[in-house]
Amino acid sequence: MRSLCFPIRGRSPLSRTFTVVLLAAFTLAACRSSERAQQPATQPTQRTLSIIPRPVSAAFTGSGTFTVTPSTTILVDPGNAEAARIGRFLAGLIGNTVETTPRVAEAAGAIPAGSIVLTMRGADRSLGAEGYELTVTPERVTISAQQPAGLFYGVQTLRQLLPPAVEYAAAITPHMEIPAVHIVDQPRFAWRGAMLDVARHFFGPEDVKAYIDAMALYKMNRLHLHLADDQGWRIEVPSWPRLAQYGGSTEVGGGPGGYYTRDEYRELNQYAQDRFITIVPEIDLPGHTNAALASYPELNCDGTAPPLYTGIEVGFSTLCVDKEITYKFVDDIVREIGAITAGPYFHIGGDEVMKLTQEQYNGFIERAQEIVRANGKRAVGWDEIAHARLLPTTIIQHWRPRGSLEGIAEAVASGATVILSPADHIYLDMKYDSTTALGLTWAGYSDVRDAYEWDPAERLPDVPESAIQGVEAPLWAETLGKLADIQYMAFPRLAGVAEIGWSPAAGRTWEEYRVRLGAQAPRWTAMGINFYRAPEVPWKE
Ligand code: TNX
Repeated sequence: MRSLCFPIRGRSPLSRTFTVVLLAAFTLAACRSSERAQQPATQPTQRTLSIIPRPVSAAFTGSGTFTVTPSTTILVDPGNAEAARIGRFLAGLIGNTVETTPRVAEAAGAIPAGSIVLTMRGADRSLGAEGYELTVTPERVTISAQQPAGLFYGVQTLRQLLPPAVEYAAAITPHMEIPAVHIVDQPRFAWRGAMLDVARHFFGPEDVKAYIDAMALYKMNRLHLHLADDQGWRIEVPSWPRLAQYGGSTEVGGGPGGYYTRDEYRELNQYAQDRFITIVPEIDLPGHTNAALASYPELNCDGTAPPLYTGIEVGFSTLCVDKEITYKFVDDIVREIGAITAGPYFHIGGDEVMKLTQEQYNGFIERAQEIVRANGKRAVGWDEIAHARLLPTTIIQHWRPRGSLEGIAEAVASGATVILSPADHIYLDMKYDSTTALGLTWAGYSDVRDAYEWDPAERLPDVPESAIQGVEAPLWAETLGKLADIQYMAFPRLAGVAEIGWSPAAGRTWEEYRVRLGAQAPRWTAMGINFYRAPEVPWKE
């Protein structure tokens, strides 16, 4: 499909009044007339605006451009340390050396031409906690927001208006043109998440940071870490040291496994927070616990520790829910992991327990939920927990394909809220098609269109949009052993999940989206992301 092509001539009256609100089709191309072809070689002959997630409203405001050079200054409100930090993030993106990195300074008096301004003064209240307004004119760039998160998201949009070369760590891009635009934007949902399974295969902090970096580009704000499963326990817990030391010593296929030290986990939390991403730690309970049961015999009903497990079956393990020590164990891990977790959530798993009666299961979930509350956190659990009596603060993570939705509407009626992770659309470990070497197929194939073309408001009968926190794309790692594997399954589908979570449903269409998606390729290449070149997407070289 061709992108829409708007002729914008240098000095015509049309260009001065030219404003296109991008509702039906967001991808715009400003096609240069032949006279413009004589301009400096740094200017492309055709510019396309391809922002993901699609902003609420965006308009071209003429044919002008703002030029970013090493002498561009980034100005922030005096005394606003967060704005200055976000300014340095932008400066680091633009420049690679002392000579090419813009200066970040406090605004004093009149704003000189050639500045990029980040301000929380006078921003429209309706922008809310995460919204922003971005105005680019030939004289300056202004991002205004009510809160730092909005400034950060405005910077991510600006980043997507800059050439992909800014993503290279070693590139020098002395003159970059940004088209004159006006964008007003804010998210549809509060929860725009991704989940990484670091239990089936362990991924070290640097891999997690690379995933966080890609999430930030698309304004995602929750990273759920699946920190314990049958095949491995991935976080140090001081009062139960064998969990990590022994329980973390292997992975699917028998590799060396690994775990995060407390300092590494703290640092990951900081790294994510700096990018407005909240880490949601999950310790899957009471099933998916073989690594813990192997580490501590007393957690087993018969007092005997099973061997470590390196296969990929599910459903065979459970904590001994009738023993009191089980609840001391849960309390210790929630307290000790919760204490070094920056965000308010603690995910207790709750999925695929086949060894307990419904009554035993419900009793366990209700006690675990209470332990989470007593430790000052908010419980999240997979959709099976909806059978138990839930607190209004508890969040249900819907994952099972259509047909098994029992209990969710009832739980919502009594106050619980929902995250949507439908396996038939956004399980990023599902193969794209029959030729995909990695991944699983139990929920069916999920091509890029399947992952994009659904609306959260229509997924669950009797669950109003107001009870939906948002969306989250899980990436299970039974078949994924390295960062390149993770990226191959996540990209391009994760970008679509980010858009479903952020952008209004009205006007979202596959035909229009696939063009914007195709335009991400050079940026992903520059970021070192190993993505799948799905044939249904017109990839830009
Ligand atoms: C189901 S999703 C699981 C995981 C597997 C995944 C593989 C969920 C709550 N449980 O244990 O890794 O399928 O796609």
